[in-house]
Amino acid sequence: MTVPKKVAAIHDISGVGRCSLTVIIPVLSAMGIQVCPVPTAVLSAHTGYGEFVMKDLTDYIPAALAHYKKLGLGFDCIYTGFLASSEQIDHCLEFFEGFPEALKVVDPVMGDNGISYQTYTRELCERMSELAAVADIITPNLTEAAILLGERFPEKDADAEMMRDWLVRLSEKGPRMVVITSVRMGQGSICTVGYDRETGRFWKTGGEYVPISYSGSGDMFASLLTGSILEGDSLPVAMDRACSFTQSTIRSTFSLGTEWTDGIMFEPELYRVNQYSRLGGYTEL
Ligand code: PXL
Repeated sequence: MTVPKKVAAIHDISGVGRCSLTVIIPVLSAMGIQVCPVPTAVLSAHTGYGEFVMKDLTDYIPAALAHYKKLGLGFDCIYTGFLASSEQIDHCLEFFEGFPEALKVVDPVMGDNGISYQTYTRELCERMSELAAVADIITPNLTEAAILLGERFPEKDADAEMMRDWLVRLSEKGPRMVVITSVRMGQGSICTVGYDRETGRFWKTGGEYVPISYSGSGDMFASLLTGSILEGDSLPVAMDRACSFTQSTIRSTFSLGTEWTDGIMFEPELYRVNQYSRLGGYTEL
C-alpha cells in the first residue's frame, strides 16, 4: 500500500443535485486519492434549479490556505472549479503560488449549452482566463472554451480543424494540456478533444449522444482525468478512462428516467471506477 495522493479541491458544495464536491469527493476517493475540500460556496441546490440559497465562502479560502501553510503540509494537486466571486480568482492564484510543486488543474466552470451560469458575473468570466493561464491542465466544455477564447458558441457541429485551432490557442494562453468536453462532431456523436503541447499531439474520445445533460457530468469527467493523470497515465489514456466511465454512467442514468437536475447517478457505478480495460478507445484528432 502507498500513501494516497492528496488533492486540494476548490469547488462549491451543493446539497441537492449531484455536482462539484458531492461528485468529486466520491470519484477521487474511489480512485484511491485523498480529497481535501476547500469549499467556495455552500448552495442548497445547484444553479440549474433556478431557485436556491447560496452562502459565499470567499473569506474562508485565504484563511484555509494560511492554516495549511502553517501546518507545513503539501498537496500533489490543486484542482479548482465553480467559484462564487471574482475575488476567489485571486485566492486560487494564491493557492497555486503557495504549492508550486502541485499539479494545477483548472476546470473553468462558467456555463453550458452556450449560456453562462446564473451566479457568474461578466468580471468572473473575464478573470477565469487568469487561472487558465497558470494551469497545467484545463478542462473547459465547449461553452467555456468559447468564453475563454472570446468566440461565439458554435451552433453547428464542430470539425477537427476548428477544434485543433481552439486547443492550440487555449494552450498558448498557458496550460500544457487542454481538454474540451461536450463537443458535437456530427453523426450523433458527442466527443472530448485534447491536446498535449509537450508531445504536440491531438486526441479525441467519444461516444453516442444522450439527449439529456445531467449535472455533475463535467465534474465527474474532470475528476477522473485528474486522478488518472496523477496515477501517471498519458493524456489519451486519461481522456479515454474519464470519457468511458462518464459516458457509461450517463447511459445508466438515462435508463432510470430521472430529471437532469438530479445529476449523474454515480452511486451504483462507483465500484467499477478502476476497471478500465486500456483497450484504447481514443483516436488522433
Ligand atoms: O457542475 C458544475 C456546477 C458546479 N456547481 C454549481 C453549479 C454547476 C452547474 O450548474 O450550478 C453550483
